[in-house]
Amino acid sequence: MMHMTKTIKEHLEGIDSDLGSLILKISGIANTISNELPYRRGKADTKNVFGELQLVADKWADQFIIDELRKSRLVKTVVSEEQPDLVKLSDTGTFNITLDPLDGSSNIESNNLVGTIVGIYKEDLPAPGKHQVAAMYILYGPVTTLVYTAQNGVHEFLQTKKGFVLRGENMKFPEPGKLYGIGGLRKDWLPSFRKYIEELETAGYKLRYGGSFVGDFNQILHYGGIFAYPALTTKPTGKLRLLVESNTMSFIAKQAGGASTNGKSSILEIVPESITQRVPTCIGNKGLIEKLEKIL
Ligand code: P6P
Repeated sequence: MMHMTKTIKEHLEGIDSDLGSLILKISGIANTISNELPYRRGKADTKNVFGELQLVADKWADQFIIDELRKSRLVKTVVSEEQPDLVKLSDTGTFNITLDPLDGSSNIESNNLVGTIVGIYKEDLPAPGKHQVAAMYILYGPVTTLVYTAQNGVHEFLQTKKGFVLRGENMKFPEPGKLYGIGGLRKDWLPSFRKYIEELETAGYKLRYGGSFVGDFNQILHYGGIFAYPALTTKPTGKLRLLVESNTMSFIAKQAGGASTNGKSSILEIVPESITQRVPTCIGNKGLIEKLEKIL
């Protein structure tokens, strides 16, 4: 349902003013990033702390967003997927940020979905995901959308000539779900996990996998189901980063009536041992996650 012209600024008036100012400031990066993507292409000659080749767009977006956060004067530290260590921005900032500047950036070459993932904490990082005060993502697709929660439900906005306008409020995972999207090679899934997915297929769930967590999560938020980059026989901790990817999306999922698990328990409860920690990630409709935990 299209809500007529309620802007993100108006929507944020209902929450803590500093937090609302920060979310509004972060929403302001969307236009610049989507406008710059056609020009920031190709490989950089560096690797990130995970040993992954960085793209020109990764490094540019990382620096651009960190500069914008610094200008807000509201941010103390940032943990970014593209930075080897925690970055200190100020002594006086209220918030600590986890950031994946361009999640799924390998999709840029093929013009598939990419996005920016931001977790907002008051507590010093690293911290358990349940301690976030807000979480959001911006999705650069056929249109640019922004989804946020400040523990006030999950709300989606559409980028228009007049800025971000409310498109969906208090979003919940539709029941029953329709989709599943699973990373990693099927041959490397744990046998119990593979059996679970085969049961979903038998029940008529359709495969949708686009190669970016933010894009694949957004599909599940709209159509219901499950996304996972699970533990693999080859990678027992999976691929996704706990702080800058899984915790943020798990916080949003919970606010949308869903759940997440590392296979055993809620991702949001994990006490991080390092800022680069990876976590097996399964996220989506609560009933599907509960059933998965029983099987694994
Ligand atoms: P694969 C992107 O690099 C990412 O971290 C997530 O956004 C995405 O879900 C996953 O990796 C895709 O991994 O192995 O399918 O390329």
